[in-house]
Amino acid sequence: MNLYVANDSTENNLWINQQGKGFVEQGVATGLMEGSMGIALSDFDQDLDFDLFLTHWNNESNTLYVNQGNGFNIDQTNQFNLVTFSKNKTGFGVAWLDVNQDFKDDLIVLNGAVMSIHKQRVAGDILSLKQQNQIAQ
Ligand SMILES: [Ca+2]
Ligand SMILES: [Ca+2]
Ligand SMILES: [Ca+2]
Repeated sequence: MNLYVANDSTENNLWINQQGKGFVEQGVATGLMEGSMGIALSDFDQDLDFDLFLTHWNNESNTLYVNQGNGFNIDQTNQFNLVTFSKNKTGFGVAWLDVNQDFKDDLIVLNGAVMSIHKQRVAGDILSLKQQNQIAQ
């Protein structure tokens, strides 16, 4: 079993198991070269390898890394129309789940601001950090 660790604002780590004799960090070597808050793993494209979805800050796109099956992953966020989906949100929790039961995993992203949102604050909301959660199918 390998480990993938989210490090928020610094590069995430992919720790590759060395047959039970320790781990070697291979994040950048496998194309996974950014930090994130949330991580979700799924074979969403059903080609028998795991792909990654990472959540990020407001004004950054979340990222979909598609496993190429050769030990390398490519950012295909744009190809799957997921750039604008997340651009004005801060994503934290994320999960792949077949919400509509069509046998294809859908993305669920839980969002929330880290700094008070002016519009909510002036409306008297004492918890002015609310952002809409999202589902992509
Ligand atoms: Ca896959
Ligand atoms: Ca693949
Ligand atoms: Ca589905």
